[in-house]
Parts: sequence; structure tokens; C-alpha cells
Amino acid sequence: MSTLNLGILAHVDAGKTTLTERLLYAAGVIDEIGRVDDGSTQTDTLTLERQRGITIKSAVVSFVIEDVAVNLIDTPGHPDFIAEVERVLSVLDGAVLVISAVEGVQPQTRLLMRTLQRLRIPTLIFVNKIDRAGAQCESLLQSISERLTPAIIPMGSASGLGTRSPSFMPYTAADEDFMSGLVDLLADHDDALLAAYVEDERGVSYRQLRGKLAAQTGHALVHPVFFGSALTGAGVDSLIGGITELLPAAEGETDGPLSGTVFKVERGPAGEKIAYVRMFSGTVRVRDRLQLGGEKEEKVTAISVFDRGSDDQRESIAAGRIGRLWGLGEVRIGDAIGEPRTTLERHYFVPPTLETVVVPRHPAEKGALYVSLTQLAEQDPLIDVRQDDSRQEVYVSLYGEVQKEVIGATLQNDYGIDVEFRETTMICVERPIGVGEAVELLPKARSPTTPFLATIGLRIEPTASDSGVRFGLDVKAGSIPTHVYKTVEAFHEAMERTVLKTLRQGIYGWEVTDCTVTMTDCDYQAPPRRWPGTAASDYRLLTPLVLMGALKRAGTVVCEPIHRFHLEVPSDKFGATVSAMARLRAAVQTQEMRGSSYTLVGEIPAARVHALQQQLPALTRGEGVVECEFDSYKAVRGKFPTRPRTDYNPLDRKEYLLRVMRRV
Ligand SMILES: Nc1nc2c(ncn2[C@@H]2O[C@H](COP(=O)(O)OP(=O)(O)OP(=O)(O)O)[C@@H](O)[C@H]2O)c(=O)[nH]1
Ligand SMILES: [Mg+2]
Repeated sequence: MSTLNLGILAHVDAGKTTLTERLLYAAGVIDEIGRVDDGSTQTDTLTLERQRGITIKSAVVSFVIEDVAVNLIDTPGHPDFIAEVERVLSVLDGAVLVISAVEGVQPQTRLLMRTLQRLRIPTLIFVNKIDRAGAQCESLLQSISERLTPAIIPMGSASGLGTRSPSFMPYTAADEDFMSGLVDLLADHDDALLAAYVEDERGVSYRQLRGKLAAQTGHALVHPVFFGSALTGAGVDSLIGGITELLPAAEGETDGPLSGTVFKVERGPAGEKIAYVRMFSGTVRVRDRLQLGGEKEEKVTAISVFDRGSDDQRESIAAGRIGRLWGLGEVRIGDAIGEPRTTLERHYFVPPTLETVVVPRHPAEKGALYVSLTQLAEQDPLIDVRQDDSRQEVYVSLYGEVQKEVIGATLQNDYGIDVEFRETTMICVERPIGVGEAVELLPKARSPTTPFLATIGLRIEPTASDSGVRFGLDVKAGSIPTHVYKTVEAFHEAMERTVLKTLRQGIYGWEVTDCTVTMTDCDYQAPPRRWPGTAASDYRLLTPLVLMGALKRAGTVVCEPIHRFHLEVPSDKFGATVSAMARLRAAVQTQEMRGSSYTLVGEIPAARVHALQQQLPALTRGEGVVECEFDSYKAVRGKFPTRPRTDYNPLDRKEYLLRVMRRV
């Protein structure tokens, strides 16, 4: 039996969880179909999910259809929880992108499809909710083709749209339009097929065409489209047929080299960590010792594998499977088991651009709050908890207001801590604006003003937007302290780690990005020639001082996250909307009148998006529609905002030395 790890993705409320329920029912795993609105589904199991009727965390369920063991991952659609989707993408063999037949292609649909295509994940499209009034079919295909991808092929036709008993009829070889559409689509990537078909239409059998369709779908070149209703079950059998026929099963040698990815971490009833893994190659067994992201090896104490509707305790988990591992106390989301899978990108979506301070209502719970948030951050690394040293305030990063409410409710329900949030502010970045260099020389002996036994010279230079940070060595091999670091690579790695950590807080306290840091000078002293020898801590502690010196000379500009908006308003509300937008620091770049409404396109600071969404209904009698999407970081005009530091400020040499020396 083959295995297929399948993700269900969509804009919020398109019907992913309902479809999951329908698939479990069709596979005979459940006898009764749960309803999101009653809080009775298999995958929305958290109290908060049931109360709110939305999915917050990805959940795995498994079933068997037509000899394929499917592990299905139901993901959240709300943009505040995009991080959950991101982590799942790296473990999928295929995906179903759900689109509501009434709402059509929505902002999140576009973002998800773009990402699925970039990662070359084989994807079927399921147009859901054809039972609802206003359901579209032909015009939706047009819109999918224009806004998502032209490489689509409808696999059948829907009828009874907007009624309680709609249906979906799959096309067959007898449907001429379907056949010619299929050949046209497949021939785009298959010259031989085109030639054969031109020569003799009947020379290519329908079976061969279906085989080619599966192959091209498997390479994410084309996307078959199904229609149906998760609620009534219409079209679901055809979709199941498509999933087993057209999506490629998991591959991987069970006795190959060990390779897997941790995509979810949760805590069990006794507080123990449980890691969800997808194995790509090799086999992990109970009592195996694994070294993941942490320093030490840890023993796997138990394994469960998702299989045919349940997850059962097993002795091992092999390539292709999804399961859970116990015993790994240090495990974090994203950790690789064995050989990491090489992906060029670490983040598929933009990291959170907002943050807020979390304050316990009872000041005595400050410590407990920090510990609980750190635990939540294990399950969601993008929460990124920071505690500022001086005021002892705890910051969390956010995608939006719903996520804030969910964090608040989770702290209350799971940890019994009642919290308030300060106003949401944006997370800026700093970009160097010039080249800066600094050097500190190896002193004759340690002294309170020159306590580090090392020479470090660093240069920082700005690079293009979105290029991130790069680090390189430009020093002679002989100047590297090989009595501390065994190889040049080890030294490079240690220096890079310290440089990246230091750059998390620039001159104004924001993360520094889009630059290259080069080590230009390096020296050390080593026994037996000179005593004492330079230690790793000399490099670790001196680097921040030198780097910030160089950064100060380079100078930085603070840049804020900017979203691109697409806003439709009724024409009589145009004036009021434009003035409101100006108050929100939005810049309208184009405006166009279409019928009785205006379409405005432009830029707005991320920090104002929520206010815009709140004000819009009142401004436009509830008729305004806005779509926002992160665009870029742009220089803040006027005074730069600052962010409190969480480290020993290396910008202040005296203070830094004092505090570091006291700690060492
Ligand atoms: N009429 C109709 N309603 C549907 C259908 N599928 C889902 N719904 C309803 O749409 C709402 C959202 O459904 P969900 O299954 O929670 O959607 P989701 O995509 O999982 O939502 P999130 O996980 O929160 O992004 C619920 O009220 C469902 O009952 C359908 O085929 N027809
Ligand atoms: Mg859901």
C-alpha cells in the first residue's frame, strides 16, 4: 500500500475542515459527519477552535482510500495562523486547494497557490460550496485561470448550483471539449504528445492521456479542478478519485540514510513534548538516539504512526510516514532528523510584522507568564518571545489581532494566567546605509578596558533589499585560533552565529538586515608561546562590541513593514474614504471608477491595516471590500521609532564591559 501525505489549504472559511470530515466519512473512518458549527469535527479539537468555529492549529488524520494510506493535514485559513501552514508545506506530497464557489479566489488563495507553485507541490483544486446561492462555475474557472494559474483543467461539470442537491458529473473520453482541452494543456509540456495527436487524433488513447495528466500533475505543471460541496457530499467521490489517481505517493527508502522533518510540537497531558515528524528516508526506532537542533543526543522513548484512521503505538517509523515521537525534550519545530532536506528558503511566507507587550493582570505572575509564553513559542516559533532587560516586559510577535486573542485565551485556559495586551505596534528592521569598519586589537594583557584576548576587525556593507545577512571571512588561515576551533569552518560558523545574534538589535533596537559582514582582521595568542590562551568566549564577547562599532560608522535607517492594499468602495463614499486613508498614513497610488464603485490601490503601514479593516464598514455602509498583503519594508519618514534592548548594550562600551565582566 502506498502512502500520500496530503495538505488541505484555503482562505479562511472555504470549507477545509468540513471537507476533511467528508473524506473521513467516505473512507469509513467515522460513521457520522461532524459540523464545524456544532464543534463536533475530528480536526478542530481545541476548545478555542470549537468555540470560534475556525481552525487555529494544523491537525493530522489518516484514512485509506483505494489502497492508498492518506495522511491528511487540515490547516487553518486565517492569515494570522499562516505560520501553521508554512510548517506543513515541507512535509507534503500533494495538496488540495479549496476555493469557495461563492466567494471565489480570495487573497489567501492567491498567496497559497503562489507558494504551492514555488515549492512545486502537486495541487488539485476543489471548488466547494456549489450548493450555496450565488455559487459560480464558468466565471470562477475564468477567475482561477486569470488570478491563480492558466494551467488548469476542469474534470467535470457541476449542475444544480445553489440548490440543496447539486451534483458533479466527471467528464469522460466521450466529451470532446474535455478531450481537446486536455490535449492542449498537456501538449504545452509534451511536444511528442502534440506531434502524435496532430498525426492521428485516435493514436493517443484516453488511458495514456490520464497517465500523462497524472505525471504532469505530479510535477505541479497542471492543476485538475473538481467541483462539489463538502456539506452535501456532491463531487467528493470524484475528488477522492483524483487524489488517488493524480497525486504522487510518498517516496523514500526505508533502509536509506535517516532523513525527516519535525513540523509540529505539542505537549502531552503530563507536560511531555511530542514531536510530529514526516520521514523522507530511513527508519527511526524506539530507543534510537537522535541529535536534533539541540546540543545533546536524546533517546526516542515511544513512537506512534498515523495509519488508517488512528495513530497506533509502534516500534518504528519508516520513510514516507507521518507519526509522533516521544522523549525528545529539546526538540523544536523545523528540526531535521538525520540529513536535513535541502530547501533554499527557510521561510515561505513573510514573518510577523507586528508585536505587542503582554502584561499579567497579577504582577506576581510575571515569571510564570514568561515560562508559559516560551512554551507556546516552542509550538509556534514565530511567536518569538522577547523579554526586555531593563523593564522586564515580555514582547510577542504577531500576525494580527485574532492571533492576539488566541494567545490571550490560551494563556487563560491552559496556564490560568490572566493577561492584557498593550497596543499592537509594528516590527521594523534596520538597514545599513553606508560602509562601516571597526577593529579591536589583541592587548598585551587583559585589563578592565581591554579584557578580551583577541583581535577582531569587521566590515559591514549594505546589500540589496530582501537579501538578508551574509557573513564571510577575509583573513589569513594562520590567524585563526586553531587551538580553540578545530577547523576554519567551525570558526566561521561560530563567528557567523555571534554576528547574526548581535544583529538582532541594531542602533535603534531593531533587527539589522540586508547587509554583508566581513571579518577583516583576526589574531589570537596560544600556549605554550603565550599564556593564557585566547578562548572562544573572547571572540563571542568581543564581536558584538566591534560589530556595533562598525554599524555605528555605517549608520542605519529604520524601515517599517508596508502592505499593498486593494480597496473597493461605493463611489458616493469615495471622498470620505480617501480622507480616512490619509489619516491612516496610506498612500493611494491608482484609483479607477468601475460602474458605481471606485477601486483604489496603494500602500499602507502594516500597523494601520487593522484600523482600516475596522473603520471600513462604517465608512462605506458595509459595502467596502479591502485586501491587504505585505509588500516590503520602507524607510520611516521623520523620527525613527526605537525598540527597548534585551541584551547588554554593546553600543555603550563602558556599560557593556562592566556588565559582561561581572557576568563572566
Ligand atoms: N453551504 C455550504 N457550507 C459549507 C460547505 N463547506 C463548508 N461550509 C460551511 O462554511 C463554514 C466554514 O467551514 P469550515 O469547514 O470551518 O472552513 P475552513 O476552511 O476549515 O475554515 P478555517 O479552518 O477557519 O479556515 C462552516 O459554517 C461550514 O458549515 C459547503 O459545501 N456548503
Ligand atoms: Mg478549518
